[in-house]
Amino acid sequence: MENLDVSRTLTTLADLLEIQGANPFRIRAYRNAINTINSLSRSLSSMVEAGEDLTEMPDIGTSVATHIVELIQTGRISRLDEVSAEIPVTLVDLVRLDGVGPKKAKKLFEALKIETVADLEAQLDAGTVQALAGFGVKSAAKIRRSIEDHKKHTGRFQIHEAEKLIAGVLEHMASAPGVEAIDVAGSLRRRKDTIGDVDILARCEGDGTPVVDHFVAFSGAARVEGAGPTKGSIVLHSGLQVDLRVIPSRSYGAALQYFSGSKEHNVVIRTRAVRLGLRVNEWGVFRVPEDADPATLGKEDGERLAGDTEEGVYATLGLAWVPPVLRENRGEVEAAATGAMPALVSLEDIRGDLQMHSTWSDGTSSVEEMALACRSLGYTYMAVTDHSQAMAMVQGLTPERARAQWAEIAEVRERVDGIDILLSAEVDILKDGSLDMPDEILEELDLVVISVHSFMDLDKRTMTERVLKAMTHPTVDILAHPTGRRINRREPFDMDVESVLEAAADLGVAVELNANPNRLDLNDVHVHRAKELGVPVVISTDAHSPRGLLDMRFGVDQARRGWLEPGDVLNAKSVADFRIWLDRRA
Ligand code: DGT
Ligand code: CA
Ligand code: CA
Ligand code: ZN
Repeated sequence: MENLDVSRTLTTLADLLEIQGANPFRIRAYRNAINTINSLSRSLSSMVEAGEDLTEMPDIGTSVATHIVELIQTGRISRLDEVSAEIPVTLVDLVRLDGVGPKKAKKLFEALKIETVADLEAQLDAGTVQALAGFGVKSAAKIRRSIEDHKKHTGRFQIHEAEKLIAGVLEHMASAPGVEAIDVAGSLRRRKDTIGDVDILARCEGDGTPVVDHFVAFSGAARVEGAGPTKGSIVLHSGLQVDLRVIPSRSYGAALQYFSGSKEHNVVIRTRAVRLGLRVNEWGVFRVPEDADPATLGKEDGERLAGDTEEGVYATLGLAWVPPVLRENRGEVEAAATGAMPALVSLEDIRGDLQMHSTWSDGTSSVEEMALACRSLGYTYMAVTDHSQAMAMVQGLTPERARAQWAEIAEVRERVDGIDILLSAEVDILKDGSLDMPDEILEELDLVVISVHSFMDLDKRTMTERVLKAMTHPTVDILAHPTGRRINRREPFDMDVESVLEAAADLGVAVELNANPNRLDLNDVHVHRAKELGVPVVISTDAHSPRGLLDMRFGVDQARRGWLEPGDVLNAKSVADFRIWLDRRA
């Protein structure tokens, strides 16, 4: 079982206890323990297996430790079973809605028997919620808006969560009987920013039943959704569903192609096959006699032309192999047919990281620690981009503190060689589009990164004008996390991205693809548009610790989904070429 499964289960318990009206100190203790678990670098399962005392970790008390051990050993927490016998588990979805909270959730349940978000929506429609004391029309409207947001997010996992959660399943499947290979397919293989469910394939000849049996016996499975001779489906404690298909070698490539999707890509592939007089399905590529009756045609009838490898499937259709990240029906099939497939950027191409925070603002590590970490990743340049003073709650840099930071950076440059440390800052774009640093500071910075962190609910025109105005400042180099989205938490703000990208092209400003898996902002589609307009894209981690620097790969995956090649990525330049770009206005 993964740490994330443990923390999600404890969160459910804490939410339910809070609805029940438990002692706030107990609830706080749970939340603190959950924070500890979320920042843990070791696996709780292995600690429990080794018999370690979990209470030696910060904020883990005896009762939480007992719950964790029980969950890992048995897959259940009896306390959670008790509590959920009294109040429906689905109420936790209500609590997480903006404008509801534990007290209101309890009231909605007791007064109106509302158990789910769908119930709540129905009763809002009927007007019964508005009539309840303590609710009213205004709060009902707020709740309705957050239900809309909730619907957009519900059920999808962020890529880094899905990746962590599936690791244990893959490890478990490594010892499945008769299995020669396991591969991840679906949206996770395409490296989408969010994942509905995870699809995995097992290569195995003969009866798949023992493989499926092994799969559904995974100790981290909260429930089994289905099990048959060729497929099985489980749901992990986190709510993530995992689908397994067992496939023989002769069809493995075709199945991998089919189940990697996307559906839209597959439709184009199938149509192309039909035009060539062929049939593609998850079993292979077949030439079917023209007079065959489709109604009686078996899955593997006809002359088999391909199926054991993915390359073979594409080649039979006259196509180059298509990297999974591109399989979204955005022109990739045409590119594969005409030899115009892009040579996508890869993690090895990245030479520097141009957004990170140190202890000068909200980072956990010193400039020197960040520099050493960047150097050990093989980077030759980096920018320390602490916040500016508008971010007072994280001690954003005042002009005086900026100068003090430069003095420290000068010292670090003396001590750490082999990497260029640029003077920089993540300067807030204020409400009126001006920048949160005086010109004399901006002019001395090597790299000016700007971004919006406040007044994010402006209307589209005002927000667009605000950002455009900020970009015209002649010192600006990079517009960071341009749309402000927080995946599954906050929608992108209302802004005309097209106008912003066009302005970036005109002004010589680069745009960021923030690699933090909570952001991935700009997204793949916008990044593709930036490429078309000739706007350089910077893939930066926005790291707040050395570990955060490792998020670079998530940014690179999204850049690849946006068709970026090394030449499109500013921080794939050598340090010399990057310096030339910095001097572009000189
Ligand atoms: P997700 O799970 O929502 O993040 O997205 P996917 O792409 O993983 O979708 P999923 O899990 O429903 O199905 C996995 C792949 O299987 C999908 O990408 C393509 C293939 N597939 C599933 N159903 C269909 C279908 O009805 N038609 C076609 N052409 N392909 C399908
Ligand atoms: Ca899927
Ligand atoms: Ca699926
Ligand atoms: Zn920021």
